[in-house]
Amino acid sequence: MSNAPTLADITGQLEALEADAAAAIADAADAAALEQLRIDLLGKKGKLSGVLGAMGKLPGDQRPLVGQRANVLKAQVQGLLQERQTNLKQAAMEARIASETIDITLPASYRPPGHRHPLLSTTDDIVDIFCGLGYRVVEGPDIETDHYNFSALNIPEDHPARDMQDTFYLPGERLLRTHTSPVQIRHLEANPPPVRVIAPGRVYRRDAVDATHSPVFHQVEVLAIDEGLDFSHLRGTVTEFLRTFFGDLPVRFRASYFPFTEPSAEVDVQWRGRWLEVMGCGMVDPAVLEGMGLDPERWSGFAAGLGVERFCMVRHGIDDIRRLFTSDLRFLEQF
Ligand code: 2NM
Repeated sequence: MSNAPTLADITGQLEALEADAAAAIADAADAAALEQLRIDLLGKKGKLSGVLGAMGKLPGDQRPLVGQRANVLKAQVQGLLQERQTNLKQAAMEARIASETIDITLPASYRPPGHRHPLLSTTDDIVDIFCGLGYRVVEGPDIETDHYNFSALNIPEDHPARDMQDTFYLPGERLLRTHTSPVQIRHLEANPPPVRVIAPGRVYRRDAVDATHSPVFHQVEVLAIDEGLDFSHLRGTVTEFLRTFFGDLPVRFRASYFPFTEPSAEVDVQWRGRWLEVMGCGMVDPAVLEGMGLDPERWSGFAAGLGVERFCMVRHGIDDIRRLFTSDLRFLEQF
């Protein structure tokens, strides 16, 4: 009998439990620790159940007092658990926000913008205009044979262009192409007319370097072969091209001579009040067509050729071709 707990004992235990619980909840480090505490305190085998187990031994009139006290304690502990959980979540969010801070006042990492070389953008603009007129781009080797670079183009054995002084000859009967016409000859060999092609590319001539000459430069050559083509088609095509490229300006054709065209012409544009020669052209010589196995009575065509450097220099007002080859960014960044 003397061992039976009194009302005072149980009330004391409940008070101690409340104090311990408050301290433990305040110390809980995370959500998992908090859940473990809830089980230890309020669960079926928890401390509150342990204390209440002794309640049955109290006189009947005292039990409701203990029950009430236990309910208050339970509500309080639940409230503390809830509050601590809210605080832990908020602290975790604040830590995350602090760790993920971006300093938007830092300078951005610098990347130079970069752009196409003016020779490349000039080539692209020329190519785009002819593509709009129905031409296809064709390409071929820089290293050529005498046949494709000269003979097939009706350039005679004694023509000065064939001289060692003018052309880069390589070992083994090879040479560096002096124009992109051989690309068109190769294309015609493999593709029967009608044909409309342009051949952009690098070409090589043994020129001394000065403000207007470079041993390496770039050409675009144009070729149309069909039935019934005459000089009016050549004139219309070249004029349309030049007016699209330079803007609406006067264009004139002057009689000239090329071994591979007959008749031939040089073409000038009136640019800022001055006549400038910008390209050559002509009706493909019947001897060139015959060399390709084409009947000149049935097929005719026109061809034209231009230097990309010249177009680029006229367009941008550049006075020295060497500017285009020295890769000086202070110069190139202007375009
Ligand atoms: C030019 C001027 C005139 C030309 C001729 C040919 C070919 F392949 F049909 F024979 N291609 N390009 C030609 C004609 C090129 O450049 C000033």
